[in-house]
Amino acid sequence: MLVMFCAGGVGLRASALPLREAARGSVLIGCSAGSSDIADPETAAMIVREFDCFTADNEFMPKFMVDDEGRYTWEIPDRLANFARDHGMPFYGHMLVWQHETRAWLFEDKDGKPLPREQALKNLRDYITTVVHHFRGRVKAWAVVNEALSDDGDTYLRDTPARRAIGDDFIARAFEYAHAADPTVPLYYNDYNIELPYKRAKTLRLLREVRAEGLRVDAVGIQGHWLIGGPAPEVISDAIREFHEAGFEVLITELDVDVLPRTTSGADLQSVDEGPNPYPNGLPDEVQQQLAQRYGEIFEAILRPPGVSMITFWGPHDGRSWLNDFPVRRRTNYPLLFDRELRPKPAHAVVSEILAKHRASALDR
Ligand code: 9MR
Repeated sequence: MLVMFCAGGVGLRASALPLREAARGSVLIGCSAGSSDIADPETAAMIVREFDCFTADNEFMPKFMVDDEGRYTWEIPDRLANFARDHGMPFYGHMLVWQHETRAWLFEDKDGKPLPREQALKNLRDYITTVVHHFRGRVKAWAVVNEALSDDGDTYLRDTPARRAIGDDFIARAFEYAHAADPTVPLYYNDYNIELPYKRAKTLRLLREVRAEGLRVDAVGIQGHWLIGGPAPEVISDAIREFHEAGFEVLITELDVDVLPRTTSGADLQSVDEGPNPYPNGLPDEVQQQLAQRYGEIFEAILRPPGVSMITFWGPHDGRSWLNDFPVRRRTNYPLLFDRELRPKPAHAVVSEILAKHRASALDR
């Protein structure tokens, strides 16, 4: 189903170009969404009008690709990949290996104990090979491994079922199998808080260890689940610069800005918080303006150094944001550029203008 739209769509202020038009190829600008979003004509039209790349937020993970008996179910993942293809939008494969939204049998026996290494390696290779083969030609790049690094100070890797069954080299083996399945597709590592120096260093170690085995890893995905109050713009720019100078393309893969009070940063789904729900009936203007200003400084920070090829917002609009339930359940959050009625918020015009300015300066170089 092709979605038609006009540039001056409903709700757009005449001054603010759709994000994809403002960027026009200087950097891919996308959003994540699910099958329910692309099935809704208004949401689909907004996605196609505003964005020129696409990521499945949930339904491209093992839990949605294969069942508990190892049978593959392609209907919904195909629908998402074909939506992107039919609208000429590069589609990012999110993702192959993560400790959430997966199938236990990949790495554990029926008692939840780690499988023998060889069996777990076979399951990992069979899964990655089957999925990468099925989507060959429809995926712009694969997030091979997501969130393998520990948040705890000096601890390197997170304790996960894949690591318990295979060992620390499950990461390298996943990149090896993805490349063997499709040598043409770019591969990246994806994680949150890796702009922060302590986790940035771990990420560089991981990326270099994979490359040291002669394996392909093209890029790093900085998720970008950020707050009104941080991280500082220079932390973002420094991280992009350091990854770029180390020889890795940089993707901002899951950008949103939490406007609600919280005590934790990042995206560790196990960290649940308590906190107030201060704006159940709408965002006050002064917070709306803070959000616009914060997105402005974030986009200036992202685009200041070379190296970023894609920026994806984590969700099409506020009503579909995971932050309505994380880290505190059942709150009303406002982290994106479009409100629950798909109208652009003040932050949209700020980002559109910065994208247009960045494109113009890129053309002048
Ligand atoms: O936004 C996603 C939410 O709808 C899912 O319930 C959750 C668990 O699958 O994952 C959310 O997205 C995560 C992404 O896939 C990886 N980085 C962290 C994101 C937030 O948890």
